[in-house]
Amino acid sequence: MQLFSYWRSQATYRVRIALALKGIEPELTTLDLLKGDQFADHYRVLNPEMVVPTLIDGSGPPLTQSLAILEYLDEQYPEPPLLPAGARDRARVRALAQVVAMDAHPFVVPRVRKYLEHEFKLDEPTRMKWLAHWLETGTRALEGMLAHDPRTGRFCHGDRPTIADLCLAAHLTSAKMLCGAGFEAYPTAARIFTSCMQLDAFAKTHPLKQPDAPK
Ligand SMILES: N[C@@H](CCC(=O)N[C@@H](CS)C(=O)NCC(=O)O)C(=O)O
Repeated sequence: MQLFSYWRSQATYRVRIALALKGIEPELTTLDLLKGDQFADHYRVLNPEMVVPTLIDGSGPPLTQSLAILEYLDEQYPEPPLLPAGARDRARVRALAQVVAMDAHPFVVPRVRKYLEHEFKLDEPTRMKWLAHWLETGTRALEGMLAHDPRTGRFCHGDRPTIADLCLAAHLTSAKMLCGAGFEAYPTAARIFTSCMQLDAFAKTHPLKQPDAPK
């Protein structure tokens, strides 16, 4: 498998964790999103949205959108499962994942930050305020959904990691790296983050362990 990746990409980190949990070691091709590698013609053919991740599995067409990739991997490589068995349980796990991937993450991607800078001339501190606001809004929502729900266990849903944990871990990693956020106000999310980071699959795929991460 070939994974197009950027060290700091939250969406790609989700996929790196899933691959590691499933025991798959992808060949990484790194793109520098800040330099604009994602806009190169050869990459646009693979991913017309010009974002990472893109996953190539064998000779099939490229796979895009991290949540779609996570579900694809879970269907093709079912062990260990990343979704629970029951319909209601799956709905909860997907809802937790979507709070991060669909409602928080889109506000903090490089193209949005660049648009705020170039189109609206927002300075660095104002852009950081924007980032911190949307990252914290996502964390607060996760905490609210996790804290008093008896289905929350060592991980977001029971005692094994699901796609919700992949999203939570990548989200909190970004919040920490981008804005130095602390999670004292979000004890359940913080506890689950610690459980995730105790697993090799989460730790060894961390952004700072990537070959393109700054030394
Ligand atoms: N919803 C997409 C988001 C993909 C995305 O926006 N990725 C970011 C990195 S985390 C990116 O490539 N951004 C490039 C840009 O904004 O120019 C997914 O989950 O795969």
